[in-house]
Amino acid sequence: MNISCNHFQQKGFVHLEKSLTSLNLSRIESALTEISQHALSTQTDSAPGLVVVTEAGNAEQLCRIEYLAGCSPYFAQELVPCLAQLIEQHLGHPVNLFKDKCNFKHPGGGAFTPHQDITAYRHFASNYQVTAAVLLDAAVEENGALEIATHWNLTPKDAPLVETPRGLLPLLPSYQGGPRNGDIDDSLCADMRWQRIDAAPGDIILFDSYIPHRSSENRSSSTRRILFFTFNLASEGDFYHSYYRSKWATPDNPIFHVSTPTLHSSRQTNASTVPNSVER
Ligand SMILES: O=C(O)CCC(=O)C(=O)O
Repeated sequence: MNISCNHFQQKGFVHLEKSLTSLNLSRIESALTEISQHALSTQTDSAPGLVVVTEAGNAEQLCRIEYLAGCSPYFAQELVPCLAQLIEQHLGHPVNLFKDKCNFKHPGGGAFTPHQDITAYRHFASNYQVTAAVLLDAAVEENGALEIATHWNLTPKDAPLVETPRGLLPLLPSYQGGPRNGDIDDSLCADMRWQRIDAAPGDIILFDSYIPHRSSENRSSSTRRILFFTFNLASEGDFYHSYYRSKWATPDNPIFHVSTPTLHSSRQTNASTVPNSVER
């Protein structure tokens, strides 16, 4: 096993620089432009497509678009198989695409509070996912690069443990519902040690769905874009279409808004923010 595979197996994340990924960035950029230009104009209620989500505080400001592989043959037939192969090399198991998105963090765009992605994905019959974050713009401290928790003191004794290809991993206690839906309990975050991953266009960061992560708001004057392609274990099934059918049907369901700077139904109803152990 090479160094990057070892790093992923042990830590649950790895940063692969552009020289190792050989991505065709200009082709990716043109596919993204095509999606943005055409998908919205061809969309109808009976054949929904691109998912468009705006920022909580500003309905004019785009936060993310989703269903990229569903809208682009290039993403579906070329980029996704290439990312699946990269993940399979690191994980040692075949994977299927679970969901995908492009986060546009515009100047002043909101922070992502500390969370584990599994909190959002556990509503589907899948226990383990790996995301390939494909950098389209440089990500640094000023524009809200991804930060990963590398150490924390103690996982609470009653945190459920889930069997995964990387061994038993904990579901950390998080807030459920309310404006802080999905955020890891503050008392646990207080002693987390964070590693910021500064990255360049064309780099890929692989991280699994149990890695606590966060990012700060974009304090620069330009937009920071990252594509996120999330894969589940192929042995657990193929969820991409059922995931998006659920999302199209109930777009403001809080399960689709974990620790994001977007608006969802439980923000509006002011539900409880008492932290709970995550229920499965
Ligand atoms: O785009 C970012 O800065 C972070 C995204 C993130 O944490 C997520 O989508 O789970």
